[in-house]
Amino acid sequence: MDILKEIFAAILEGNYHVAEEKVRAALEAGLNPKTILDEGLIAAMSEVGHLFETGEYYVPEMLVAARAMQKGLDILKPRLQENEVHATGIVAMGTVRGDLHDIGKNLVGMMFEGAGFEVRDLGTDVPVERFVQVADEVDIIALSALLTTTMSNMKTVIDTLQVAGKRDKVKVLVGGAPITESYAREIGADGYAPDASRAVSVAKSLVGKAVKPVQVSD
Ligand code: B1M
Repeated sequence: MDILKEIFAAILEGNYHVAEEKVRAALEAGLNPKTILDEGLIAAMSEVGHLFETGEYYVPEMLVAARAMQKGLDILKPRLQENEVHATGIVAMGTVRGDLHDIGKNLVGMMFEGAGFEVRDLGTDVPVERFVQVADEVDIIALSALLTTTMSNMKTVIDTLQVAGKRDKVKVLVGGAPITESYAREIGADGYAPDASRAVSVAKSLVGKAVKPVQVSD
């Protein structure tokens, strides 16, 4: 089987041992790291996203696939940096102040990496000021909230960006179980996604590399 197809299949199956082994083998065989990234890792994660959207994959399948992709990406990263492969965009992401839930955030982050974004993970319980601090360095600020008591901190981030004169410099994407599209619109976010797969399509739209429309429109 073609080695790229083997990488693709290993990620779909969530088999990270095989994913690692095949990415190494592809590099040793002299394949271009960007080809391995695009036609192996990113193509597989895009298929995982599709399978999730059509109800064939659930969160556990998506998590193991994302882990396999991440392991392959770890091997590829130094070679991508040597070859100066540019990221799709830079995303700073974190769970908002007061919120310690990070499973969904991590999954969204892995899907972003799978789609070629550079991800700066700010962690959980992130102070508003930290998001404002990184606004000049990234394309997207991605906010996750799992609690109805913390979701209002997304608005605080957006308002504080506005006061700091940085609102126009960065796109804000929001998500998490209690968040809805209308809430995202109400607080002035640029995009909303209900799950990790759609977060990738929306993020691509926000950096102008999309095929699908953003979820929050005017
Ligand atoms: Co908490 N918890 N929890 N919890 N917890 C919930 C969220 C809750 C719904 C449970 C319940 O009561 N049924 C409830 C919230 C109720 C509410 O606000 N209305 C709740 C509560 C109350 C609490 C505590 C307050 C409990 C207590 O101490 N009394 C406490 C709060 C701590 C804090 O944050 N300050 C607490 C603590 C915890 C644990 C630490 C024990 C643990 C978190 C561990 C961790 O994350 N490392 C935990 C867990 C595991 C859950 C549940 C069971 C599972 C959450 C999860 O990981 N889901 C949850 C109940 C539930 O959801 N069934 C619950 C899987 C994950 C893949 O989904 O995070 O939704 P999710 O992410 C999805 C989408 O939402 C979306 O994509 C992801 C993948 O598709 N998404 C984005 C997420 N972020 C996105 C960002 C985007 C786009 C999409 O763009 C930027």
